[in-house]
Amino acid sequence: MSTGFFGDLQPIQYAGPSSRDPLTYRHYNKDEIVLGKRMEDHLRLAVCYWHNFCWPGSDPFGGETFMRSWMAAGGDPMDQARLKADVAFEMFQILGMPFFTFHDRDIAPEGKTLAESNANVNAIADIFEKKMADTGIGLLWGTANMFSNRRFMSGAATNPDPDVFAYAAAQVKNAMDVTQRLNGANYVLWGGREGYETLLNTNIKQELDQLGRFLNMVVEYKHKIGFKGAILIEPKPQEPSKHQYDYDVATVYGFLKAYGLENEVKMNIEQGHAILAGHSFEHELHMARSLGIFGSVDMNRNDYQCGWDTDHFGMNVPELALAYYEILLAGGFTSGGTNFDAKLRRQSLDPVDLIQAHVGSADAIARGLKAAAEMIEDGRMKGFVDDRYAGWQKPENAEILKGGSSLETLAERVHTSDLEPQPKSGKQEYLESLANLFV
Ligand code: XUL
Ligand code: CO
Repeated sequence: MSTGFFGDLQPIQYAGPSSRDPLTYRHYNKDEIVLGKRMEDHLRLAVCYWHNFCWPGSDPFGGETFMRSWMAAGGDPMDQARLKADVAFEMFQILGMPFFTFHDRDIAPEGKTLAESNANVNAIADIFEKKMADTGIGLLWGTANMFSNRRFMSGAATNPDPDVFAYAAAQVKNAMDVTQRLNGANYVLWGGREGYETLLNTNIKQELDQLGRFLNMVVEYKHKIGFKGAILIEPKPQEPSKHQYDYDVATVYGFLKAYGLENEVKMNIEQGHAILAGHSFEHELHMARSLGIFGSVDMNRNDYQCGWDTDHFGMNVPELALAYYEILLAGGFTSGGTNFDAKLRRQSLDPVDLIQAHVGSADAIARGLKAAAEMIEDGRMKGFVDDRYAGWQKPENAEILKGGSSLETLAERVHTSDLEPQPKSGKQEYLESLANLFV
């Protein structure tokens, strides 16, 4: 039986690029073949639980604006969680998207003890199991919320109190068990409070060692239970911490190397977090593919005038085209996908706004993917880059990088022929114009 929350809204249809109805898919055509693969399998779109069904529209200056019935004060929290699950699956089906994502605390209320909290999570997971079997909707990833409760105010794995570390381990164990049971394609760790507020009370070496050991235990447990998905870290430079240890892709790579995890953990890269770190989304994606740790993306967009993580829905096709170009160059998604880590503006009160936001953004993403595929098929953008480095393919130059050279041998090469390298154009405007041909 329908909850009635979405009124008589019917599943969103693909109507083609000529459609003038913003509540149709104009580009997101799940069966369309792009570079030999169905669009749905390229993008692996996922709807997140937290922004859609848990956030009430509050900001630091004001409270709830959405007044969702499953958040009403005084209601039974488990009844509310069950209603929320019903509404969530109605929304996934209206959108026709193949995946969802959640934190343990999004789906069920916290109990008096961890055992009670786990029982609540597991009871809602029972409901999910049935709904997933009925609808074919899958779990892109699960995660544990270890940043909202006050026990985590000084960190979870990086807390100075070993009891909090133990509590966090116990909570992650259950979240991984639930993710495994629901056949999750990945497990994500985003450490919002794994950082510091002031160096005056902080021992960074101690905290990094704790975080390194914690992540190793997560990987050990993954192998123990036979979880097939990837373990993903989601970098973010700050907010809520003043400084977060998982600052950006390059920083996390150094951390993974230091703790022997570079072959075990991949990146979940978020557009808004890249901007907070002073990078572009493409930079983070390119860095991850270069280091061999590209995994998945959290799709959103920050407001460039704000200094915080605004989690807008991504609607900018030229930006998305360059992002999916990087994703295609990375070989595309394997276990990962495109998770909408995006929320409505707090004035967008209507249930249909939730639908419109996802439809509009999915369509911009699909348009971006098609543009990126054309960039690949055209070949000139990548061809230019390949040519630019082609000198390194010559045996005598390839040898340099293999270690077969020294400052002395290279000095001899220069001096014997009075070598004077000739600069070549980097052709930035040509490449930018070329990229614009496809968007
Ligand atoms: C926070 C953020 C999280 C993670 C999951 O900025 O992006 O929602 O995606 O914990
Ligand atoms: Co995110």
